[in-house]
Amino acid sequence: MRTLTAILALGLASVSLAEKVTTPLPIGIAVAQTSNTALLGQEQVIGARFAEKYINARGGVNGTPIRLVFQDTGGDEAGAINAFQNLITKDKVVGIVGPTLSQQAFSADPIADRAKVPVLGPSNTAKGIPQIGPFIARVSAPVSVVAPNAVRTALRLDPKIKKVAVLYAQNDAFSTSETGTFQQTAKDQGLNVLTVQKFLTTDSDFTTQVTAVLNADVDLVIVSGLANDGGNLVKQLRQLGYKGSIIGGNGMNTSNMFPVCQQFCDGIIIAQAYSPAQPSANNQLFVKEYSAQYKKAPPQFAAQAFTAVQVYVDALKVIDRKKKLAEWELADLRVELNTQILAGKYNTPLGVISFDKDGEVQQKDFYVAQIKMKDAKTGTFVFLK
Ligand code: 1QQ
Repeated sequence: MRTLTAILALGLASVSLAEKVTTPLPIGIAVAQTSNTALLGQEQVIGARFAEKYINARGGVNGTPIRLVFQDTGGDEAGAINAFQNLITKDKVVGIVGPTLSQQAFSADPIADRAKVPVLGPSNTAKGIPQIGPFIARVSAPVSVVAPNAVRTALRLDPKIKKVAVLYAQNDAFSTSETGTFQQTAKDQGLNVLTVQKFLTTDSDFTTQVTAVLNADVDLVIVSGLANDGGNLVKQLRQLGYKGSIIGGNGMNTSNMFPVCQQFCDGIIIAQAYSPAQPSANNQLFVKEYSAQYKKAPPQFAAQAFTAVQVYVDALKVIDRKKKLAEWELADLRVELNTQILAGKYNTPLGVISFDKDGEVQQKDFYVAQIKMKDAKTGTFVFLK
């Protein structure tokens, strides 16, 4: 009987033994550090690391430093789920930045949502991400807002464009979402979509698709894929003789694609949710320090990852002023943090942003850039007026 009482007491103790928040404050970063998706995730790692240093040099959260905990998601759903679970239960983070792909977010985000852990998507742009649940928000504007800008700019650069081919990766949630926007925009602009071609993100031979494009004799090709497959597709298009304009989507929005399509990357038009020229004082300081460290201007994925970390920190500062973070229980802080994220306004490198009730980012400024290759390896994104 005595042992039974002891066991019962122990059990009760462990149930009520609530966990406090640890310091430095752990924020989880679950992005792709391996696989082809690391072509995109690498810039997010850099942006997040830079945010940690930049923010801690300015006192962290009202004097308490932050600590980023990285869990590699790889490029698939299982990797993202595993990374999220580790961050939630083992690393006990206050919130998560990630994952890299919408395809991963649709599997991993529900796990955080059920555990009541806030998620800020740094690069998930497919339709429906913030609607996954109340704990899911994103700093990455959706394809419906970003992608049409590329089509409008392509038409401004070449008003004679009439005939279009659209290609997309059918096994990727972002690509299928983005192609929907591209196809609708093309119709809205009075263009003729003469062929729609599908491929897989794992494909490396695009002869079938390129042949269909050449047969359709179009003057604009719009590709929704990821950096490796998208880059190879563009390369093969050019090698087989396509001479017209090319729009690439957000999955091709990285200079890490340059080694894939090499000089054939030249001329690709890509819409941007970030520009280093964004004039706010916050962005200009970010650009100055980032450029000093990395010898190049911050790319979109780095700026968005930085922004996601900053949003956590700004929201934590507000909470800490009301009740010191060290006094919070972790589970309660996660819930309060989610509420505060959605309530706040943030002065970020993307400009002033906030969130709607679903967690969709509210952002004002968007841009379009064009890839300019200097040689087979080096090139830049030139922002268009
Ligand atoms: C998404 C994206 C990615 C291609 C960006 C890295 O926009 O999956 O939603």
